[in-house]
Amino acid sequence: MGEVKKIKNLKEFSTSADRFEGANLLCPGCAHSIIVREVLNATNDDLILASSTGCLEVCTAVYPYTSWDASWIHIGFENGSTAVAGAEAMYQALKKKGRLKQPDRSTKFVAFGGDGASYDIGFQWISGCMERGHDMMYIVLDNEVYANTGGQRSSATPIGASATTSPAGRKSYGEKKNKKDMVAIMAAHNIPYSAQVAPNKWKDMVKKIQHGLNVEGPVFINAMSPCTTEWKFDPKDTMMISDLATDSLVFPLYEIIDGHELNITYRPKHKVPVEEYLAAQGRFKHLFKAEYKHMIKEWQDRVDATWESLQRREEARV
Ligand SMILES: Cc1ncc(C[n+]2csc(CCOP(=O)(O)OP(=O)(O)O)c2C)c(N)n1
Ligand code: SF4
Ligand SMILES: [Mg+2]
Repeated sequence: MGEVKKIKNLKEFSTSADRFEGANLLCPGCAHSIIVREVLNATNDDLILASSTGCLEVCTAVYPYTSWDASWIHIGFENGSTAVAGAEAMYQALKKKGRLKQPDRSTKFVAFGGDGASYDIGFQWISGCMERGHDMMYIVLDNEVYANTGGQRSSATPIGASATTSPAGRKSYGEKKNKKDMVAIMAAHNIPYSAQVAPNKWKDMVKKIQHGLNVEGPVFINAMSPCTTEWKFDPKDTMMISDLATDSLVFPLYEIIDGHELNITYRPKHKVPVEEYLAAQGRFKHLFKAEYKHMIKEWQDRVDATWESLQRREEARV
């Protein structure tokens, strides 16, 4: 990561002016609101924001109320990316024509979308934004499920998780496919910056957001967002689950610069077995039955292999 602005300490960070209010209808313990606050508090720039349909949008903009104290657009499920890209294109055109007053602060363009909106339904729209080179940031709130419509699986749902359209039972261990590697796909657009972040590692998140907002061109961020309702854990445990995810390396934290230069940004001092991450969530509880127990070892092997591959890519910088 290059030069970043000074990071506020925790007290400054948690008391700085809100552009996203605590008054919203998200479930207690929902990580979406934690991530949005961390992102918005990372910058003093003017922001043009968009959200795709999903829990974040539905729970923060119930007419006539809003939780957003910033310019915020909602269009549809699939096109939060292009809404913000259109605003960015207009901004650049007006600037070129000299029709914008010189602002005191720079203006940045940020779109939020769930994994359903991003990995699946808005996929081609995001790809277009990345490929056209808009000066914008796209952030996935990745809770690995279509939470707002009742917990259907998406292509971000990990293997073995029980979701309403891939339920675990006597004949099935739940989701059959591995999670799509969205960061790799977006990095393959050769964009200047892509990264994975998690709400428990807030300093890492702030650095990445600040860096991403400072580079010119498209930026893609995948944010792990534990969902108390669909992952089935107690609302007080959101940060504990996040810690298990990052410390077991189920959710490794890294960045990719210019599509190829990979840096790992967090190495746990004490690696936690993947089993502990799985055991803490109801969506995986069937994996501990005799007939599916082999899945736990397979999970660990897969996580180890991904970690080795990330380390090799960091060393090789290819
Ligand atoms: C084109 C279209 N298809 C489906 C829907 C219904 N819909 C609204 S929110 C949602 C689920 C959102 O899932 P995700 O993007 O993962 O966000 P989350 O709610 O999990 O944060 C769906 C299927 C819609 N609004 N528009
Ligand atoms: S269902 Fe999940 S993502 Fe939606 S508001 Fe509740 S905790 Fe958040
Ligand atoms: Mg989701």
